[in-house]
Amino acid sequence: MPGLIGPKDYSQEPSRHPSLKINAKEPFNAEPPRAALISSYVTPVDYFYKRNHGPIPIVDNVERYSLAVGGLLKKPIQLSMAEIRKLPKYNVTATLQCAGNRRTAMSKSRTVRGVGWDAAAIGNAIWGGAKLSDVLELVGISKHSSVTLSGGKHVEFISIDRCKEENGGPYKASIPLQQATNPDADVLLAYEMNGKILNRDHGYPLRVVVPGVIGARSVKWLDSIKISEEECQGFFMQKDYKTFPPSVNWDNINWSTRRPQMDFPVQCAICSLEDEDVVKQGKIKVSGYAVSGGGRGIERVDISVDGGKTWMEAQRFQKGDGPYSSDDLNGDKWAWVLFEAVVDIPEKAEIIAKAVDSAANVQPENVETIWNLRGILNTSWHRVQVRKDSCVANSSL
Ligand SMILES: Nc1nc2c(c(=O)[nH]1)N[C@H]1C(S)=C(S)[C@@H](COP(=O)(O)O)O[C@H]1N2
Ligand SMILES: [Mo]
Repeated sequence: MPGLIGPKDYSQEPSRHPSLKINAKEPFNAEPPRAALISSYVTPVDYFYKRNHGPIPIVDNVERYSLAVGGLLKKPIQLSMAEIRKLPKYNVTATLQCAGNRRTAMSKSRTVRGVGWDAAAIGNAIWGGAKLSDVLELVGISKHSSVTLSGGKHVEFISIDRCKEENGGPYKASIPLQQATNPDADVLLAYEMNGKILNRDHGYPLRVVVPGVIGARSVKWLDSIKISEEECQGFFMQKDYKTFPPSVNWDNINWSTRRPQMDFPVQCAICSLEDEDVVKQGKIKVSGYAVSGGGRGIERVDISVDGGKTWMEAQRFQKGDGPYSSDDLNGDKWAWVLFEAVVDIPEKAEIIAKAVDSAANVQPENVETIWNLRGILNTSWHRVQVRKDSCVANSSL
């Protein structure tokens, strides 16, 4: 609600599942063990990564909460939760991924700045809520508009939480009006996650979900929406979450030369194995997730056990029992696929996974070529080094 302000300190944080790996305590940033991601297509809320920039807001009286919609509008409005719930409700299965997913691996190539993440800063949830395009219609902005009568071209989301990057101001981001008013872009104001009321960590009572786009634009604890001529000038849009070439360092960086990152590129990771694992004799199962941004589905996942000399194709799954095929009309276009391949491995193996999306984009082979000083979007081939247990035959000695 205009005026609701998040707490200043971390004394009232919610409780969290003990199996989460904490990458930073205050603000709270944590991810599940990789293996937790492949036990179900829809990630349980407890195991869903948590990425914050400040203390978690407390909205204890939802009756008093309201969302302000204003900016370049003749008639700004306020919407209560009851009014938002009265709009048609949609359930959208969408994978949310932090742009910093796999940053730790990028920092091993060269130092980067930012919270370290392994490969589980990602999760797939069923988000329930109203479409942003329906909310914008309430203030007279029609579907499929790229500019309003008063010159609005962007939709800015402003939150309740306070963060130090904004000098104590709210977290914010924006998306183009065209995407916001396109019902098929499925941008939601979500009040449910996996069929339950959104919890505090994930944005209670209301958050934005922008499918196919880096997590940073899916603003949690939404306070207000502003229609504006310019894209959001906040820190996270202008001074962060941009992708720079490997030649740019902290001395020569010029933030204004790059656009804010929106869609995420094709990504995959092996989750059934960790580096240094000792695997048993015989065939082993290699499984993980693969996803691409912008609604581009996953066309293929390739697996190699010999450092990339030869490849085999993994099977893909979404919901339902059978393997997923790219022309599956019931497929969830904003969601990951889980993949699985059964392989024979040599004594010492580097197992590699790489995914190809529906536009035939493929993950880059090496992290060095995509290194950037903020360590975002590490989508290089995912590799794990494992060793075969050679002692099995002798184990009774
Ligand atoms: N208000 C607010 N919204 C936010 C953030 C935040 O710190 N404050 N973090 C963003 C980032 S960087 C990501 S990756 C996602 C994480 O969402 P989750 O914690 O629900 O997984 O929320 C985004 N929305
Ligand atoms: Mo993020």
